Amino acid sequence: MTNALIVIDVQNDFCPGGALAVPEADEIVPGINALMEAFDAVILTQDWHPAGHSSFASSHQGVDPMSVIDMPYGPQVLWPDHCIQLTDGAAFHRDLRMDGDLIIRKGFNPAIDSYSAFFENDHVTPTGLDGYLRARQIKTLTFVGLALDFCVHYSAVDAAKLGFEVTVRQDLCRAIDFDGSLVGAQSAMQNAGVKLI
Ligand code: VGL
Ligand code: ZN
Repeated sequence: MTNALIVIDVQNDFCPGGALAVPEADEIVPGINALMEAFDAVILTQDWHPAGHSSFASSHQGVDPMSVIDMPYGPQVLWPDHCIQLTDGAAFHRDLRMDGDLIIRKGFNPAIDSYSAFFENDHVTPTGLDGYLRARQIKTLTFVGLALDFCVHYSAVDAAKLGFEVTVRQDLCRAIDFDGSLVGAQSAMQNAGVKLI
């Protein structure tokens, strides 16, 4: 059985000092690097927004970061500006091993956010990752990275729905944990059949 490690969004803006810093995010980098050895394939994802992206609070009138608005595709948290294409904030953590097989960028459509590595937040527009994994006959996925309660969560749930055998290594993830998002994410992943370890 062919397995892949999927490393979600280990980028400067999600690390301490970044625009959308996740507490202790940098602590997971050495463990992720070491874990890469154990997999047939290593795939990195990169949150990759154009300036003025619709998921940024700054793109809307009179709303604060971390408030929620209704978008045509459903509710959307409005974030501080982060991971803008070609900026240092969008770059991978400097210590992250970069010898993986594929980098999948997401969130580049100005009108739709993309938490999941598989689909944009409309839950129908594919990123291409599913096709790539099937073409390589990869059936088993392990997720690590940032943030556990957003991009790791939605990626793992989509992967399980697509029929992959999915594990999330929570010790190699860190969460934003805002407004109950972490416990909500853990129960959603469990209900989807994701193995949480
Ligand atoms: C993420 C919020 C906005 C993540 C990305 O990687 O979890 N969260 N963009
Ligand atoms: Zn983002």
